[in-house]
Amino acid sequence: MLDRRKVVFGLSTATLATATLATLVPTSLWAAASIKPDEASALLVIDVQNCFLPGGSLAVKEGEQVVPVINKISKGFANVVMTQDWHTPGHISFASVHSGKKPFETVDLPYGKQVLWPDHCVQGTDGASLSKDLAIPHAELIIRKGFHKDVDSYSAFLEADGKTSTGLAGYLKGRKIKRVFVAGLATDFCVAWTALDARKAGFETYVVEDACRGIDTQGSLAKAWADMAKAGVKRIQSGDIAA
Ligand code: VGL
Ligand code: ZN
Repeated sequence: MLDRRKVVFGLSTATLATATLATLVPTSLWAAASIKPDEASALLVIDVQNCFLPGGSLAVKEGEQVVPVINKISKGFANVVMTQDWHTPGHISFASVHSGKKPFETVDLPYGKQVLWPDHCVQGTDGASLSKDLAIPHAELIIRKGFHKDVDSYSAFLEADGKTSTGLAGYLKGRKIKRVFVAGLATDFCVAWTALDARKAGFETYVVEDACRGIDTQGSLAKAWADMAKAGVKRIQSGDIAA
């Protein structure tokens, strides 16, 4: 027979211990491994390509640091999709094709404001290759984007005209994916635009902050996090994900 008083006592002790721990343990530790990717979850590894890594033409500060973090969390995912920025030579997003313009300046294009970049991720070049240090042999799909010469595509879902689909939402829905976890480069461009479009397409969306690095030009990083928070994107750390 259970002694009712003992059960009640035991419970309240546990509750007290929980409350005490919650005040003493930093949130990052307390929340450790609380999210377990399931069959309906996919990891989206965005643009971990040589051009965005040290020595690349559009190197993202500390970009290489995302690689071991992404390799580690990828082990917990049955479904992994990677993306590759994949521009034509002379792509409209390159400053070099706009006379008098320099990288990181902007131009107005028919689909909106476009930040101009150094030439990067040209189709078939070494700079466009995925990092050789990625170790995710179980990734199931590599989606290329930005291959229309006159339209950029930060997002893995929709090109910058806001309407041309890459097919990724259809693919994920066809595979019964409900949740996406976004990691890679760069936080404030391709990661953020992908996460925002994932929300618009109806996916529960997480961005794994320490598995991303940003470019941060003209306040872009703070704006990206604000836009993502407003859209209901959940900001987590790699340690929050169960391996
Ligand atoms: C990216 C700028 C230009 C990115 C791609 O991967 O975030 N940023 N093209
Ligand atoms: Zn690009």
